[in-house]
Formats: sequence, structure tokens, C-alpha cells
Amino acid sequence: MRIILLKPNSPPHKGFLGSNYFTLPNIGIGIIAAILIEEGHEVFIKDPFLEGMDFEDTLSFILNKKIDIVGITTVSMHYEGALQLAREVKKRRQSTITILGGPHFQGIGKECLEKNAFFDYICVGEGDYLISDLIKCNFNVHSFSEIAGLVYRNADGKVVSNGMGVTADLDKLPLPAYAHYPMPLSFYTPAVNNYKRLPTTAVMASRGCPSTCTYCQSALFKKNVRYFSVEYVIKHLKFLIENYGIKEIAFFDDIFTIKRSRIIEICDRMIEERLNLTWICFIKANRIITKEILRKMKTAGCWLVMPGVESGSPDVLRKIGKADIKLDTVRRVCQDAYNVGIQTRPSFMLGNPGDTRETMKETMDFALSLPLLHVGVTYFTPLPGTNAWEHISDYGTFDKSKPALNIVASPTFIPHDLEIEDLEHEVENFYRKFYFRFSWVCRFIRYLDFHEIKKLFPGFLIAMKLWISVSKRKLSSMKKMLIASP
Ligand code: B12
Repeated sequence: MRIILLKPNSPPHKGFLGSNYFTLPNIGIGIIAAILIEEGHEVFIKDPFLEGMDFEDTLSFILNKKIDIVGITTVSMHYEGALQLAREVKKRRQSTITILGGPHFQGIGKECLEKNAFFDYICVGEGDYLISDLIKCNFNVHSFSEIAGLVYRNADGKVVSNGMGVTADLDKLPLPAYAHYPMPLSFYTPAVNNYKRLPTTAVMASRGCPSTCTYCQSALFKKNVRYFSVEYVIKHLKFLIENYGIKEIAFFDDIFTIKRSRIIEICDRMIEERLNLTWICFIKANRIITKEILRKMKTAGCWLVMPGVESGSPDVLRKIGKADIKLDTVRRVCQDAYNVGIQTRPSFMLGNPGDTRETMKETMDFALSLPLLHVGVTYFTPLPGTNAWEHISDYGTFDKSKPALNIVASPTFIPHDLEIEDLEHEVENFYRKFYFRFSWVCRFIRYLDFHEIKKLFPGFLIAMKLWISVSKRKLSSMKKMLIASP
């Protein structure tokens, strides 16, 4: 069969202050493509934004190639685009099968199929084999109940959900179909402070997350953590080095450091095999992250660890399901990493349930007190299907029908007693206070190396943007004061 797997035509992913960046290839559809290619199907992976294709180009491609199955991967931010694409494909060629998957549908897949006749199937959770299973059973409705993660219409037209798809044996999965990505791996470039060396790409060494953060969709996997074997991970890395000259890896596991023994083993193997990679990963700032582990990670090539901290207020942390994050431990981990020579870039959110001006200040003060070179600050954004989505009205104002979801660019949830402007101002203020200070310059020098020097120019442009934006805001508030004064 002829199958296309793609992201919808969606507005480009905007970073802070409208900065725009290409990201890394999508692992999910890469694996699905590899499975289908192995089974003899003709598969196209497309990324319209990356390839400069507008909506009509995408549609023409699908129609001209006489595609049988259109598989669309969707984060909530791109849902509108997915609706538009599936609707138009069905309108122009009714026989095309539309299958939707991706994080947006976790928890609300059934509802989405009920509402949209132009979706034929939805995949909830992991769907590595879902399209393959549908093809193998010849799209026979009587076999659908056996396909994990499938949402479908039964013989009576009633929408049925088989629950969450979870791939049990990760080692059986093929590597993503790298040769079929729309751009060569060397083309993809993450945000400037997310890499040291190019080409870089993303790898997942595990799936699932043991944490229960109320805002995160990974919590829906209910602690079902699964690992690729260390052997598989090392084989994967070697393949990327040998075939694509990859020099750096972003380990995109929810938490790369869940198991201490496994981390030691992966690092030891990377050192023994002389992979000579640099890498970054998400961590949880807990007991596992000792100075000794950090030293080992550094020797294996790690230069950046990214813990999700989210708030400097223990009360807010409790409200967002992160009571297990201890601020003292976060401080200790940041200091140990600093001493060892690894950068820590925690993520923080403002406008959390329970956030007030005071707690947001606590968060900022906490971040400012840590030995960091960079921080990530976003707005708390309730995602469909999460615990936060269900209970959000207890904490403030949120319009569930609003489609846009750009956690970085604009707030969608406004806690009680706060205004949208407060949040926008606080995020900008956070970045300004964080970056425009003398101690930051010292830290910058501490981490300065050949790779950082190469990124000075784009970094300088972002700093200028921040400065201009802050000045504009100050000017407009001065104007308002002048107009208001008698
Ligand atoms: C790595 C990552 C990123 C990376 C790059 C992602 C990439 N390469 O495309 C970066 C840092 C750039 C990023 C950015 C963003 N991310 Co992000 N990210 C992740 C993370 C940690 C891993 C993604 C991943 O590779 N998963 C592994 C693969 C195997 O899973 P998958 O892609 O979901 O695919 C599987 C299933 O979903 C399903 N499937 C997916 N598509 C399809 C299609 C079909 C047809 C079928 C049948 C099945 C199917 O089958 C796949 C295989 O099992 C996830 C959390 C997570 N654990 O998934 C968040 C996550 C996906 N991100 C999230 C968000 C919100 C964003 C941003 C919008 C944040 C922002 N505003 O800045 C942007 C959007 C970027 C974009 N896609 O355009 C949310 C999405 C929630 C939602 N409802 O949309 C997640 C779930 C985290 C969370 N908070 O809960 N992200």
C-alpha cells in the first residue's frame, strides 16, 4: 500500500520571543514507517513546514501520489491543522483512509472520532504496529477489538476505544527509517542552547515515566516504564555514527536517569566503545543524581541535563503533582553538576494552578539562586486528557475550546487573581533578570568552549530580541502612565 506519515501543515513552532527553530526528526512516525517499509509498503514521511510546503502542496502530494493511507501525527498545538488536512483529503478522495495518532488523542481519542466523520481511525497511546495490524487484518471490523490503542467505528457505527496502546517489547522495534525522513539528518537543527555539536539527533532509550505530574501526558502511562536494552541503545548509537556521522544525541526519554545501574551501564559502554558523542538528557533531580553519577555521565560525553522543576514554591509543586521534587535536592544537583562541568537547564512554569505573584517571585528567586547558564520558562498549559485538564476550573480561567497551544508563546490558563499581562510580564522579567546580570557572565565564561563560541552570534541575536522586547514593554507602560496622569 502507499502510505504517507506526516505532521499537519501547522504554524511554525515558535520559541520564546518568536524565535523560530527547526527541531529534530519525529521518532514516532520514523518507527511506524520502518515497520511498514519492512513489510513491503511504499512509505513517505513528510514535514510540510520543514519542507516549505503549503497546505495545497501537501494535498496535491497526497492526491498525485494516490496515497491509500494518510497517517497524521498530532500534538495538540497542531490539531486544527490535522482536522483541516483529514477533512480536505476525504473531500477530494473519499477512498483514502485517514488515521490520526500522537499525544493529542491520549484521553480524548473517542471524543475526537465521534465528532469527526472524516477521521477513519484514531490511535491512542503507542501505535507502532497499529497501521500494520489494520492492513494485516484487511481493515476487517471484526478483528478491530484485538488492536491495542485503536479507536474505531464498529459494525453498527458506534465508536469503540480499545484503550491505551503500549508497546511491550521495545527491543523488537526497528530503528526509525532515517533514510526516509524528508530531510537528511544533518539538516535538522535544534534551538541554539540545545546542542553543542552538529549533526545531532534524538534517541529514546526508554518509554513511560514513573512521575505523576498533573499536567503531563506521560502520566497517562500510569508508571508503565519500559526500556530498550543497553545493547540495543549502543547498537542504535553506533548506527547513527557510522551511517550519518552523528556527533551529538538528545536522549528524549521522559527521564533518562530512572535507574542508577542502567545509567552506569550505558555510560560505561559509551566510554568503552569510544563513541565520542556529546549528549543531553532529561533527568529528575533526585537521590539518583549524585556527584559520582554526574562525573560518569560527563566522562561519557554528557554536557547538559534538564530536570523538570517547574516551581520554586513547595505549595504549587504539591498542586501540580510534584510533591516529590525537593528544592534542596534540586539545588544540590545543580551545584554538583556545576562542579563537575555539566550544564543544568531546569524548566520552570509560570501561571501554575495555585500560582500568585508571590509564588511566581519565589520561583524566579529560586532559579536566580542556582548556578545555571540557561533556564526554560513556559506557561502552565492544561493538555487534553491530563489530570490538570479535568480539574483546571478550580484554579482559574481556561477556555477548553481554544485550539492554540503554544506553551512558549502565549498563556492559555490564567490562575485566579492574575491577569494575562501579569504572566506575560513575569516570563519576560524572568528571562531578563536571569540573563542580564554579572554572575551570568561569569558562568558563561565558566562553560565557554570552542562549541559555545560558534553559537555566540545566534545567541547575541536572541539577547537583542529580549532587550528590544523589554524596552518596548517599558515604553508602552510609561506611555500609559503619562496618559493616565492628570
Ligand atoms: C522529544 C519531545 C519534544 C522535542 C521534539 C519532538 C519531535 N522530535 O518531534 C521538542 C523539544 C522539540 C518538543 C517540542 C514540543 N513538544 Co514535546 N515532547 C517530546 C517528548 C519528550 C518525546 C516525544 C517522542 O519522541 N516520543 C516517542 C515517540 C515514540 O512517541 P510519539 O511521537 O508520541 O509517537 C507514538 C504515539 O504517539 C503514536 N503515534 C504518533 N503519531 C502517530 C500517527 C499515527 C498515524 C499512528 C497510527 C500513531 C501515531 O505512535 C507512536 C509510536 O508508538 C514528549 C513526551 C513523550 N514521552 O512522548 C513531549 C510531548 C510530545 N511534547 C509536548 C509538547 C506540548 C510540545 C510542544 C508543543 C511544546 C512547546 N510549545 O514548545 C512542542 C511542539 C513541537 C512539535 N512537535 O511541533 C507534549 C504534547 C502534548 C500534546 N497534547 O500535544 C508531550 C506529550 C509532553 C507533555 N507535556 O505531556 N517536544
